[in-house]
Amino acid sequence: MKLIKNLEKSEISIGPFSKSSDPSIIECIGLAGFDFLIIDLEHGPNTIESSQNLVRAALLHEMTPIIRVSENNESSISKALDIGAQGVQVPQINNKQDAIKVVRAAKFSPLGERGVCRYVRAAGFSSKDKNLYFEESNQNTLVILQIEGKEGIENLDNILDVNGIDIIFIGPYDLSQSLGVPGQTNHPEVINAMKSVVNKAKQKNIVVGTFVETPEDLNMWKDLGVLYLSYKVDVGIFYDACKFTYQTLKN
Ligand code: 3PY
Ligand code: MG
Repeated sequence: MKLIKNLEKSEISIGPFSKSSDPSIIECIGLAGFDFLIIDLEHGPNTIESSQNLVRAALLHEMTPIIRVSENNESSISKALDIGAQGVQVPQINNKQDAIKVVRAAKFSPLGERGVCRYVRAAGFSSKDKNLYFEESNQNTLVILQIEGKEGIENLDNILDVNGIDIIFIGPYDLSQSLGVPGQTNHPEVINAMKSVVNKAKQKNIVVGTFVETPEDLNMWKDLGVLYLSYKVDVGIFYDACKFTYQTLKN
């Protein structure tokens, strides 16, 4: 799995969020070389049903499919993993209990209590050996927690002590709102809070990720050791390309 391989080598990975429901668009993103894709079920029109073909399209070009679920609940997490997502990203983690809940829902026993069903895509619709399915799923499923509020930042030390977290992802937009400067993702208070998360997570050897919208911001976080870099959203990248093309042709 490309994302895990990159993380093992401490190499950065770059991928957009996806709010498109079209597998062809996902294939283009993979063909362009992106490392991972975050299929967004928190914002935008996608459903678990539309996401299954998006997962397939991502895997065709070795792009790691992650699903951002709409909320921290067992059923959303197990459905995302059942359709074959190789990681779940869960918004609004505010305390240790929230983090424990995610790990429990994302991992089979003995690491957690993920609901068991073998008749799903992740288990090859029952074609996969049972024991191998449990073992490989536990090994290869990434648990990604979003810290994006004051409360999550205050409780970060306790959150980071929970076993089974692979990546702490900072959501700059929700964080800026929680800090009273909505949308100002480059406000010094937001940047300082983000840097404190980066430092604490790195001290505990937990990979950090965040969302960026410019190459400059990507480089800034990369230089601070952030390895999971989500760059824009597929529809936004497509809009940029359309605008650039039209303006080039018109002028
Ligand atoms: C946020 O910024 O709040 C996110 O969730 C990612 O863009
Ligand atoms: Mg958010």
